[in-house]
Amino acid sequence: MNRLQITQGDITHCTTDAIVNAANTTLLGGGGVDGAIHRAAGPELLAECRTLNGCNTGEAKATKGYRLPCRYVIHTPGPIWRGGDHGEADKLADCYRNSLTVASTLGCKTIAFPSISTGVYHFPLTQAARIAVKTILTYLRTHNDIEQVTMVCFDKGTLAAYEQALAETEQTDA
Ligand code: AR6
Repeated sequence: MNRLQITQGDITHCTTDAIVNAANTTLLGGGGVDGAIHRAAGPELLAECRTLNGCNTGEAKATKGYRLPCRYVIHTPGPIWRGGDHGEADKLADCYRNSLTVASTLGCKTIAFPSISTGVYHFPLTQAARIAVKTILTYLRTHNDIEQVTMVCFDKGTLAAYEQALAETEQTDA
C-alpha cells in the first residue's frame, strides 16, 4: 500500500489523527485553509493558539482539534514566495518535516496536509508539490510509526500537480 495518498477535498472533514494548518507566524488565524480550520474547530482553537506565542516560518506547533474530527491540529507557517532566492524551498521542506516530527511525537499514525504556501503565499505549485512529495517520502522511509500521509488538495489543478509530482518521484526511484 502506498503510504502517501493524494486526494481532493476539504481538510476540515479529515478523520486522520492530525491535520496540518497552513498558518501564519502569529498563529492567530487568517483566510484560506487557516480560516476554514478555525471556523470548523470553534473559538477554543484560537484560545489555545494564543498561548503558543506564534511560530517561526518552517517550524510547527500542535493544538487539540476541538470540534474538528481530528485529534490534533499541527500549525506550520509556510514561506511567503519572494522570487525563490530567499530560502523558500528549504523553508517549505522544513514545514513538512517538522510537522511530521510533531505528529510522531504525539503518537499520530495518520496525518493530512494541505498544499502549504501555494495559496495567498504564492509559492509556485509545481515546485511546491515536488518539495512536499519528496520530503514526505524521505520522512516515511525512516519513520515506520506514521502509517498514512494524505495530501488534501482543494482544487483540481492542485490535485494534478501533486499527482504528477508523485508519479515523477516513483519513476525516478524505480
Ligand atoms: N481544505 C484543504 N485545502 C484548502 C482549504 C480546505 N478547507 N481551503 C483552502 N485550501 P492558503 P498559504 C487550499 O492561502 O498559501 C492564511 O491567511 C488552497 O486552495 O490557505 O500557505 C494564513 O493565515 C491552497 O491550495 O495558505 C496565512 O496568512 C492551499 O490550501 C496565509 O493564508 C493553501 O492556501 C498562508 O498562505
